[in-house]
Amino acid sequence: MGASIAERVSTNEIDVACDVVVVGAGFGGLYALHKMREIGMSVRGIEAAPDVGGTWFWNRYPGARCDVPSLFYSYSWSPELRREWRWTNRYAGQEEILSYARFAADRLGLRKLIQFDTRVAGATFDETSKQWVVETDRGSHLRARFVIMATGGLSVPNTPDIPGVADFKGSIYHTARWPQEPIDFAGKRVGIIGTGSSGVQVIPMIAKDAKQLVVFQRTPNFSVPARNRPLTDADHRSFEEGLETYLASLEQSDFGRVPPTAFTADVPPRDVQWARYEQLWQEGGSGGFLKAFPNILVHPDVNEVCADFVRQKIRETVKDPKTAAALSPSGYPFGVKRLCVDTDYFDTYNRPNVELVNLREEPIEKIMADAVDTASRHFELDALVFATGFDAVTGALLAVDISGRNGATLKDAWSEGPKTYLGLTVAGFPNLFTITGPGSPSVIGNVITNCEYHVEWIAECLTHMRQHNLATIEPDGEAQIAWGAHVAEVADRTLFPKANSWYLGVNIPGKPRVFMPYIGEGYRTTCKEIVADDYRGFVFGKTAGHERVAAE
Ligand code: NA7
Repeated sequence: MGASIAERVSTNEIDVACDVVVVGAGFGGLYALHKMREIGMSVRGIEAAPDVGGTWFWNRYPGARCDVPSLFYSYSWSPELRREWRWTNRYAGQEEILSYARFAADRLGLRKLIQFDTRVAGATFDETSKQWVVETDRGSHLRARFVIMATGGLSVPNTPDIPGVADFKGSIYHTARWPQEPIDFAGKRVGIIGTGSSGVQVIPMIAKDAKQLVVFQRTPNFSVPARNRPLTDADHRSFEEGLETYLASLEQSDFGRVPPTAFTADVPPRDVQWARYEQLWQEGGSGGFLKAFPNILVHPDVNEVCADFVRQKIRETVKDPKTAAALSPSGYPFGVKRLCVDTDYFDTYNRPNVELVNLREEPIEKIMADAVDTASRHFELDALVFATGFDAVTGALLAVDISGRNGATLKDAWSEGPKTYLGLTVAGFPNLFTITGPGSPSVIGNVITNCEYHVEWIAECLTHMRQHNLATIEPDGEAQIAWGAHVAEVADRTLFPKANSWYLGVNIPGKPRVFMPYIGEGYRTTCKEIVADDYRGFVFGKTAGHERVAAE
């Protein structure tokens, strides 16, 4: 296989031919490049940004920080990288994470495999050759047997079409497309729209500099303190001591949000819960809260106590009762919209230069050259920040014009919501893989280790195909339907569908309401069992004659 389509440059239609094209050079794409090369594939990476890092390249707004502890938000597969890199903070900031991605790319010698500043515009499966033709926005074409879409779950910014936005003459920023040079907000009147994770992180930072900060909030969010701090030698030692257990736990997988015990666990007494939440509040971070009790994301009574607890913390922190009430989430469960993790977020509203505008009471009516008008007030502004999130999970996949068998497009195949097998493959789109695709844990838990597992699964699959002289792999339609039903059924047994979150796609007008991540336990175990059962649910095409045969 490696030799069959050697890297070469031809004169006319195809500029590059290789075994595998990897789209995206974030953590998933970088590891895919490394792993494909390791198993003897010729591989090319295409990346829209001028550098590696993916979402961590673009999301460089002040305060951008990961909510997974940095010692874990790292490649788990490489002892070398681990030895040579030392995280400085409990939760790493964007700059440090981007430096880590750059370090990994350099240390592994991956940059030479990547074409930067280039966006993949389309990918078409050629039935005759059983190869993909990938087209870039520079007009170049690549031919490859396999395409790995490592395009990220949070990479296509959502900018709502608010009337008059094009008329605004001041500076406009989006947290997910922040400029590379620092922005000076000193002396400026700044408006910000959005109070999700990005807003919650950037608001305290802008508030420190701006003359005035007006926060336009549609939905108040649950947020818990990060309590970020520098890591000590003792922290590093303790991580090393627990490393074997951690790596073994990854192998056994099972980082789903909802353990099987969730459905049978008792409702703990209110005071027991309250004490636990207080302890977690002091410790900081979101992970503990989401696992505080097995049924916290399943049982409304347990969940409501936690919601009450956070609301009380908001009331204790925010001095103005009206502002505290407007900041207090209600009407949807705790933790089922992505739980925010903050540094001084609620306290920021005690600053005299910060004002909260509750869009539920006074919606934005229009944006003008130098102001935002709500239903009842006029706010003159010099700068406007959109912290309005992403077209998550499917956005970047559907931004590429992908055509599979018989010219069928991915857009059509997913017109009623994404359909995949294991979040890795799509029926009718042979040899196309989606790293952290919809129907896999994707954006739930630790995205780096989620990416790693998909890359390793693909590497094993391609090795299997080479050993058995198989040309194509794609899921069987029935298996895909069954997997989609299982993903939905798991979600429906929880409180997750009870909030309007980007997990369901509802933040994007017209996007089908489908719960996209897989939140059950045992994802890796299931994937391994399917492989062990001769790739149950997959259909392979043999090399000779390219006829399609079911996996034996
Ligand atoms: P999120 O979590 O999607 O937050 C976006 C915010 O923008 C949220 O508060 C939205 O309110 C608000 N929004 C979106 N559109 C509008 C309009 N039209 N008017 C007013 N407000 C609006 O994105 P983030 O970037 O903060 O975080 C995304 C993920 O990145 C995060 O979960 C981490 O995993 C990292 P809404 O709640 O929809 O009412």
